[in-house]
Amino acid sequence: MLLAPVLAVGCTNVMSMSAAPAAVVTASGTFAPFAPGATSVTYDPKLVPVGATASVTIAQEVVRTQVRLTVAGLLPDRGYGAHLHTDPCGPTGEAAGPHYQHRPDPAATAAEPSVDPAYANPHNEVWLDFHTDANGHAASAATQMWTFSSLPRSLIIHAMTTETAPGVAGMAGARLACLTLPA
Ligand SMILES: [Cu+2]
Repeated sequence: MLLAPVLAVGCTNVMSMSAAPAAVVTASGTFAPFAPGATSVTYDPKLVPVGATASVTIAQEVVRTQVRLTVAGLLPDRGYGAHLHTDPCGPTGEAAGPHYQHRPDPAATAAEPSVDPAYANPHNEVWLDFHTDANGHAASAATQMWTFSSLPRSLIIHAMTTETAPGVAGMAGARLACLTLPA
C-alpha cells in the first residue's frame, strides 16, 4: 500500500513512510572471557574467538517484530545456532535462561526447557542461526508477527544449528557466547 509511492519516487527511506514508527533496540559487543559486568562473553574461545563481534537490532512495529544479527570474527564456513534468550549474560551460558517464547510452553520448567515443536519453533521463538562465510562473517534475520511482551535480554550463539524434531526442538548444542540486550 505504501510501497508503491516509495518505489515511484525512488526513495529508500521506507521507515519514514511507515504508518507507525518502529521501536528499535540495538546491542553490539566484542566477545571476551567473562568478567563482572560483562555484556559480551565468550564461553568457548576456540569456537567464538576473543575479539569476535556481534550486533543485534530489534525493530518492533504495531504487530510485527524484525530482528537482525550480524557477526564477525567467528570460524570460517561454519554453521552456528543463535536465539534470543530471556535473561542477561552471566558467568556461564546457563545464566541467560531459556529461549524467549511468545506463547510459553506450559510444560517447560527451569530444569526442563521447552522441546515441544508446538512451542520451540522459529515462529514462537526468535531463531537467528547463521553460516559464516570464508572470513567468519555472517548475517541473519527473523520476522515475527507479534511483539515482545517483555524484551528478551540476550543473544546466545550455540555450537550447532537448531534442532526441530519433537523432544529436541530448540536445542543447538553448547552455549558458546552471549550478548546482553538492553532492558
Ligand atoms: Cu539458544
